[in-house]
Amino acid sequence: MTGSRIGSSRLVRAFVGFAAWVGLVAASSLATAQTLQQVVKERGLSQQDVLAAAKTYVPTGERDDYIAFSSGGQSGMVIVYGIPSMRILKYIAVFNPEPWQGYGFEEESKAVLAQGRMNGRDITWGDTHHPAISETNGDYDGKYLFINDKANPRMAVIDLHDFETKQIVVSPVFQSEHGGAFVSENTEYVIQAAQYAAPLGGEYSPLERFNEDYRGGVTYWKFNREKGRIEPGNSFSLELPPYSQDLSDFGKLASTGWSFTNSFCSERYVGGIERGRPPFEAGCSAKDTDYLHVINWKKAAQVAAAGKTKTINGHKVIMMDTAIAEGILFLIPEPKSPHGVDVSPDGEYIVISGKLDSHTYVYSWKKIKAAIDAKNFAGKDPYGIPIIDLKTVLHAQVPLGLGPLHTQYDSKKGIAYTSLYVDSMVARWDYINGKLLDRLPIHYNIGHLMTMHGDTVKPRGDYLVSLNKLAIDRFQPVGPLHPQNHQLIDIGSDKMQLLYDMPLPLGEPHYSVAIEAGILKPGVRYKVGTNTRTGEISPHKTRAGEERIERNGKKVTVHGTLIRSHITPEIIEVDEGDEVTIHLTNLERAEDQTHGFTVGKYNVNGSWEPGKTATVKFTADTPGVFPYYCTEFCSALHLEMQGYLLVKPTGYKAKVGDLMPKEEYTKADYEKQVKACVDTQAVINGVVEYITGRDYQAHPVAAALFEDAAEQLGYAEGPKKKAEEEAAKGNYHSATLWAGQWWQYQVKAADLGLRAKTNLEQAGAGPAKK
Ligand code: CUK
Ligand code: CUA
Repeated sequence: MTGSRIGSSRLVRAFVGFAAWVGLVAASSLATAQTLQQVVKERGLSQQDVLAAAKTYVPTGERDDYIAFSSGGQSGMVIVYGIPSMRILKYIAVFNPEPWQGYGFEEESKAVLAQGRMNGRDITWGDTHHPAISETNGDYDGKYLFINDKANPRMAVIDLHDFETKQIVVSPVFQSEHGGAFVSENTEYVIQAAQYAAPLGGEYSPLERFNEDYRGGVTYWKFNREKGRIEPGNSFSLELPPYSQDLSDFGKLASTGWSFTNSFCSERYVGGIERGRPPFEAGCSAKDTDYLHVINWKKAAQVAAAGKTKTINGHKVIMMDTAIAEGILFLIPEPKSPHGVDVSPDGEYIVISGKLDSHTYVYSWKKIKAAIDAKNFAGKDPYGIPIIDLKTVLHAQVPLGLGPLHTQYDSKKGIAYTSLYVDSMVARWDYINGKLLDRLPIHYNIGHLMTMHGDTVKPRGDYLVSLNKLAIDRFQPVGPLHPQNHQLIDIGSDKMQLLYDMPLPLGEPHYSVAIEAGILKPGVRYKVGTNTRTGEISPHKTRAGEERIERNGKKVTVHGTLIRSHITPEIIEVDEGDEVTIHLTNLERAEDQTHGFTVGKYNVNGSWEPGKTATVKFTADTPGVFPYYCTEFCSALHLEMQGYLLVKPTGYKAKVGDLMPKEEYTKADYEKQVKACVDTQAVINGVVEYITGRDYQAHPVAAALFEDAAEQLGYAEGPKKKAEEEAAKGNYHSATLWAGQWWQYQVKAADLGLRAKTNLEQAGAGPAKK
């Protein structure tokens, strides 16, 4: 099913609903409930407003058609939201510690952040700009997401199986970066271009040697799809002139095997206003054109594999002289201070806008290729790189408006959308025939824009999101720092319609990408014992009954488990100065049954999704009593999901005896508790009969809930036996407590079983197959 069909079927439903409402209003003027007309009147809504609401409203329990991944700018994160509802679904921590996800608190995730260390320093934030979804045959496959860090030149890999950051790689050659992440048609490579020129590899050189020693470049990170990781050893870079390389894009279909990176400040100007020199912004925008870099990456990969490279910081770099000699690098003039470079879905055209040129340029790939093949060059740049004559490759120059930046494509052939930063508008235009079609004001100062699958070989149309740089007066004021404003625009008909303003209160997003929701196949649980950051089974996986506390000198190692509603062990006693390592496994199989774990005052915290094993470590250097607890409201007895860390001061002498249970429960109490268990079991049996009497296996949600219920009930056996043993010995106090635990497991099983039963009832499940 295509996205547009999903979208239009939702619209049809919305309209049918709307028509039904209006019909109802007309039919029963005596209705006491508030009618749509009354609400519309009271709230002062226009017909246009009601239409926009109907187009964006996703009824409770229903889901969005598309999922957007937005960069989180200086938050270092990725923001995930649904379209058309614009409901935020997740923040993915990438370059920054994030307690809610345990990221940067658990040892396993600290190891990921540690990959991003630079010069021996922890870098605990990032400036994320451009997310890219992995592609197969030029379309999103929904398996991986890549995102760059502009401030600290790095690239991160997020696995869309669980929406977690798995890898961070540090650029071995650049000092800053901007033109990434963009992927090749089958995700062979992820591109990352330098931004501000500097000596490759990070050495010192005075600015007076800018032209000689300072360089730009572009890195092709090799992605191993099976492993789901970038392979730095198989990656390579291309040395480029110090032209402030900016955005990049890979060719596709017609232009497969090539990549494009534009630049600004090809003037190679160095400011220094405090030294009496005109500032960067004047010197870097003096010329009428900058340069588009055209790179044959397939051939470059062969050149790198053949070893015709210089090794800088252990990384292969194809130097400019080699690139020129091998015929893999060309330049084309492009409009002044360009920003976006966006290849059309068929790969035939490349659209580039100059921020300071009111024209957007459309380049013809056929013409570029012909010029390269015929060696039809207008000259060379100061480094000897052939320059292709702009006139010979330009397809069209279209005046769209002021401050054009980025371009995205429509499902309709030849239709594109370009952001107009200065005009605060979105332009819809025909890039093949060079015609402006429509312009829509947005609020305010649009940066990137995004259509559905808008940078693939198969854009879906339907919606466009305008990623605005300023919100100004759009929302209730919340202090001088305003939220961002993502505006949803309907592009399904001839006239663009603004549908919705979404305040985004996290960093300043740059680019976003949106994928059909159905392509994503995230998991709901891990195999028990999974180290989620490596995907491997942790050596510290702990099953029920295997919990233990071991001491080796000053090192105390805990292997524990989490399950509703207790942490095992419930008491951890150590000596002052001990190094404590706690490995925890969440034994749950039930969907959404995450547990947290924190030890107060020790900065210890984590998040355990079903099946996950993760580790927290600390030195118990402060003696005292430290309650620990689960931080997720996971069950009715969540508050009781607790324990104590006792840190005994050095030289402490015991003042009291062992922890002894008070003898206060009697035989009558025990029998009362057992009766409760027996009654509960009768309820469970009824539910089991209902479920197994139906074809529950045909209903995956009900089947999973039922499986979880059976598992919970299985845990009741142990406490039941203990209760009976204690009762047989006449220890009714202990027997009553164990019977209480037996009952806890029954209650959890009943809760899950009832949810399964409700699910089957709602689905109208038929009788079991004989
Ligand atoms: S950039 Cu910010 S609006 Cu980093 Cu793609 Cu254009
Ligand atoms: Cu587990 Cu609260």
